[in-house]
Amino acid sequence: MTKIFETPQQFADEYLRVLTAEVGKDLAGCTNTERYQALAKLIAQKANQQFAQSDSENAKSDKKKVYYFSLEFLLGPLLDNYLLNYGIRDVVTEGLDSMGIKLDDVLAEEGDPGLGNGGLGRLAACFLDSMAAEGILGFGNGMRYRYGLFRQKIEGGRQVEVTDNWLDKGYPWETRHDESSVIVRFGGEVVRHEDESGKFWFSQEGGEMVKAVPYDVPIIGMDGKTVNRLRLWSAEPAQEDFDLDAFNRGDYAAAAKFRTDAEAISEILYPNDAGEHGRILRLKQEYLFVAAGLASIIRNFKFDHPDADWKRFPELVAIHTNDTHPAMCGAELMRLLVDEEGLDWDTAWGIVTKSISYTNHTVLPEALEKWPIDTFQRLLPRVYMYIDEINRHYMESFPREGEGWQDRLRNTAILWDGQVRMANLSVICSHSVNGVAQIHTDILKRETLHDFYAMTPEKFNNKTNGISPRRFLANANPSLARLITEKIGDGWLRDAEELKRLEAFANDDAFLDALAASKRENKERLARYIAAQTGVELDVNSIFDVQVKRFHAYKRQLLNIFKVMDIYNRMLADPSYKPHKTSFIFAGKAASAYTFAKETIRLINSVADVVNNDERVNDYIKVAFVPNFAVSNAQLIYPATEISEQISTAGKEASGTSNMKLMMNGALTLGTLDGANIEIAELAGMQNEKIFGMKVDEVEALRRSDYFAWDVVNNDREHIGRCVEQLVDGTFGALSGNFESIHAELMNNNDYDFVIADFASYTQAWRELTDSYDDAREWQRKALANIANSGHFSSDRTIREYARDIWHV
Ligand code: GPQ
Repeated sequence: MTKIFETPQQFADEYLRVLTAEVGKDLAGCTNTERYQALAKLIAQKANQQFAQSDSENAKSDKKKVYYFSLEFLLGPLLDNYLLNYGIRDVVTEGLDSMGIKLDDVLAEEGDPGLGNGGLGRLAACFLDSMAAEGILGFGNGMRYRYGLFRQKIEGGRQVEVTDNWLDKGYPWETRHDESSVIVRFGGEVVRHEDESGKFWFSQEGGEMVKAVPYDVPIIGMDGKTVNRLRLWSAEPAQEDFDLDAFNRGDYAAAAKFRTDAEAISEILYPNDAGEHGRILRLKQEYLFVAAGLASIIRNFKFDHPDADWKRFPELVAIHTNDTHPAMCGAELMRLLVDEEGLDWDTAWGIVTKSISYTNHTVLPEALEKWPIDTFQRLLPRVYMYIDEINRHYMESFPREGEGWQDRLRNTAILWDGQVRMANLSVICSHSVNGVAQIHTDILKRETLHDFYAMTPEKFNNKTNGISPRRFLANANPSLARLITEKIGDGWLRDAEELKRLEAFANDDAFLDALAASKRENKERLARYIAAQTGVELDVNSIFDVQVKRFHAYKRQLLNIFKVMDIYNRMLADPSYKPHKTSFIFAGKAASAYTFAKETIRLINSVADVVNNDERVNDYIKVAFVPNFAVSNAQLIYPATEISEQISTAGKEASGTSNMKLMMNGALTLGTLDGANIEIAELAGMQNEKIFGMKVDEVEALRRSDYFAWDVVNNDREHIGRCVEQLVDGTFGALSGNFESIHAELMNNNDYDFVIADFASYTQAWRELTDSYDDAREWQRKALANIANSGHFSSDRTIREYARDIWHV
């Protein structure tokens, strides 16, 4: 395979050409930002050329195309990843050196597009990387939000949200494609037409027309053989001339409103992770990217296969829906096939259900999307008619037999109680439904989607999540990556199962020393970053104990900080008690309207303020909250971690993916048997992790029992009781007040997430785990066992399973 640049000189020549053409300055006069932009542009140009070429070759072939519909793609910085995938990191480094430029300075200029909230959006981005690596024609379809997820600042311990103006300097990776725009209609009414023969049809008239304009980002696979693309839609008014009448009347506000209403649709990403979205604008976003994405697929299909029978569509196209956000795909594809292409209902329905598949990412009831029928119908009258009809067909063919069929019908219908239930719509329109870790899929089958499972068990399957080893090991952790490659070659970049070969070095002292040195280097790198961001100085000889993820009650950051409070209390109560030196590192954002989560962030910062400044304890424990958790700083945090906190209430975390990223970087999991933690512990071996707490059946049993959290609190006044009291007694209130609302939420809901119930088991597990740290060799061996067994969690493996079992490519 020839490289896009063979020599540093060739690279330098091309780079200078783009730099002068794009920036209009010579090298010396350019800022680092401009140097970065020119480099990204150059790589993007190469990738776009390659895409165009392979696209026209593929058009002539019958290779199936996979379209991954997701409202979120949390890409992170792309440049370093693309240099790696193209195999040109060294050539570019040398070429830049010859011009007196350091690659690292250029890389540091790249922003971090926040077009996603957390795990779900990052998973979509890892899948793009892996589809390209696996040579699958896999295309992302999503939204180009004008403002991504807010940036987080911490003031007085509180999260403050700042607008993420990620496009302010332009985005060099994207290319606008006006010619591929799609007109999307909202509102208006459905008109019935009938000819003399009695044949009738419907059309949708009036309403608001919005132009969806695609911006394409090239997705370069490992070794640069495959270039795919991510298509992100932006909303604009369909008519360029805004309301001219209003303008002529001098009513500029009314004239501009037209533009603003359309643009509002792609203005902002909703900042909720697995939570409520019930806003009409969100529904408009969902429809816009579904309608525009499907129109563009159909256009492409007709272009590639001008003579193809529609029945071949499912052989040539797979449409994957990431959670229920694209649930309208089924109804919209029916509308396109029946209204626009003239197919009959049954043929169209066969095509739809053979093409569409669905991944569920949560069992939290509050996260299962529902929309009021009247809102839905007013906004999308024609699509609603299709949903109504799909629902009617479903109800009519429902087997009315066996005890309780009425309940099953009620649970699985799409329309019920005045609401459109998006999960049911997704399941009914799909040929495959999957969960994201084994335990999660089991819970879907047993509970959340049980009635569907009972009727169509063949639809259900598990696809345990994965992560990109290129980004989260090679890019994030260069020192470890180098060590691994020295021992086993670089085959692990393509087949992460090869990491298993590292087990052969479990007794190789030199290798274990090198592993420890790499960890130390990464801890130093993170400590520098944290000091610069927060002023908190961490001791790199302490254990780095890390919990980084979205803030959510079920993820139980509260349990973690209670543990820190308890250690603090123990030290003050008994000066001879010395915990293992530990740095407790937290990061993550809370949805702007989620008070409990935001207060938990404030509690952590308040505890940090007290502990870090108390000389009786701060040689032993420190707390750091890293602001604005994002892909870029995550890549600094994972490699430095020694303890990976994965402590959700069993049954609640669908999978988790930071658990995998941390495992791959040699951290030991301190976790509950939840989500993918279970598979992690099975693969690495229980003895190489620290598992604690209630299991899912115990959680369920406790919920049914007469558990009374106050009893536990009252019976353990010194430990958990003391922590609960300290929420309101001023101990941690100096920074910005007490935590009455956390106290109320916890106690008045009888410890809903079982923070109190799991506290004793958790703190004991932490003590045992940290005690074992002093046997450094043994710890390193455990770290190695984690790295060596993490290959299974490569998203390449996950994608191969999707390709084989769901997409059939
Ligand atoms: N997840 Cl429903 C999100 O990040 N956002 C969401 O809206 C929903 C789920 C997560 C889920 O909580 C994690 O357990 C998974 O690992 C992740 O999706 C990817 O599947």
